[in-house]
Amino acid sequence: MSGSDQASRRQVRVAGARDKAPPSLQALAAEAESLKASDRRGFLKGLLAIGGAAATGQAVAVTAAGSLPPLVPPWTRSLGRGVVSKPYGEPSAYEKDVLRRTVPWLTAESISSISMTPLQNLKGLITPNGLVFERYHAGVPEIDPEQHRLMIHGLVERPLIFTMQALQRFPSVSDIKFIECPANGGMEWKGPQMAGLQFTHGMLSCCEWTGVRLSTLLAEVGVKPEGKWLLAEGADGAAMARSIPIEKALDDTLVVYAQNGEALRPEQGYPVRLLNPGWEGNTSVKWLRRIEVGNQPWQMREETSKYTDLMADGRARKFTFVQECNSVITSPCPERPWQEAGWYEIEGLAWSGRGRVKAVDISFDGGVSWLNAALKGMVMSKSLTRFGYRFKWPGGPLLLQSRALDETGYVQPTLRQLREQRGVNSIYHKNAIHTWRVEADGSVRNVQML
Ligand SMILES: Nc1nc2c(c(=O)[nH]1)N[C@H]1C(S)=C(S)[C@@H](COP(=O)(O)O)O[C@H]1N2
Ligand SMILES: [Mo]
Repeated sequence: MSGSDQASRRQVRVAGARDKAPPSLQALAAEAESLKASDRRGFLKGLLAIGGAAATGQAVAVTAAGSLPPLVPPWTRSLGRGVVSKPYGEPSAYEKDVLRRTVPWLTAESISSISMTPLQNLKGLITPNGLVFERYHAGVPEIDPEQHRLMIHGLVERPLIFTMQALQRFPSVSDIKFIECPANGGMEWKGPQMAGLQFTHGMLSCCEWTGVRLSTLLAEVGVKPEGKWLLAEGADGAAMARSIPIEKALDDTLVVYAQNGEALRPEQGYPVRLLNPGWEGNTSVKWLRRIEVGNQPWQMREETSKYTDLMADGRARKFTFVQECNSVITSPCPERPWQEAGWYEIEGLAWSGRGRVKAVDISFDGGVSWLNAALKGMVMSKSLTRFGYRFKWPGGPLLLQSRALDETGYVQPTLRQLREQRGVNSIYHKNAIHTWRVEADGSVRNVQML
């Protein structure tokens, strides 16, 4: 970073900021000057250049608005809203564009459709409950928890029916896990089609889920030795059902009733859903009402017709449960372009259905050369992981890519590698390295590279 200091200093001078800036800015500038060649230095100077521009070029607008330093804004000179004026809180009115969005042409009906999470707006790892992508096959049922039960039967010693209160008497566990619909990115097998990150990768969320281990409930009913598969069925109009091997059920499957500290949202399966960490979202059956223990898979519609992968030779793969390692750059992205040349932090998300993300590489030249990104914050198994890379954009076009590696040694494939294995007739499980083209003006386009 030290080589950039010269350039930053020039930038500040060109902007003419330091001479005309108010005293507080000059003090900041002196402070920045005293931070000898530290990493923060370049960033601070970048900020000064922006502040300086505002204090000079845009001075008229600042005075007219009457709210920017050094003036005291109107809301500091008056009183605000009192407590419980909104008993259930909501985001600032200025965040009104941070919304789930759908692609209207994707499905004929909104009751069997999908909305996407605005990944471009999110920070950290947790998806706020109101922004978790929604996917359902027959709309959201309104379920009274008093009227809802979970039945576990089949090849068990003691078939049982659990009330929602009974479920909450078992020891609870809370785990941060991602859920990804395997159709995420599925519109792009043949070419780039979607305009932004929300639509290329937004069938993805990460919450802290709270519930009971399925293994705890299975111990309660006593699975017979012949019991090798489970059928999990939802109470929605689709009665959506999936077969789950007993090994997964005994490993880390949860029966969850809460997300991010509060009861599940109706969209997410209120009052209770299954959660199969790291597996295709479709197996995390919502509005869970029945688990049957059997000795083989049931071959349901969602595992024979849908959620299978049509290969190049015309045959279809079935039961491809795991969401393989994947990653995407979330800033910049088409919805979050860059402005002028200078310092930015490239950020993104990586995840693997097999465990922890081990490393993420960044490429600026479409995969010719790679640099190590930093993993930021918590790195947890089958959770989203955030990565960052501090970068001084010189201006000019880039082909930005990220490539994730998980703890099992699996490396996110190129699109060419994925197509060689899978052809282009699939919908699901497209986890290829993604490319954003940064244009000379800082705008970002969704492109594809093989
Ligand atoms: N009962 C039921 N469970 C369901 C579905 C459904 O339509 N009905 N959709 C599945 C699909 S395809 C996905 S990707 C996930 C999405 O979970 P979310 O809506 O909480 O994001 O739920 C799954 N569970
Ligand atoms: Mo899905």
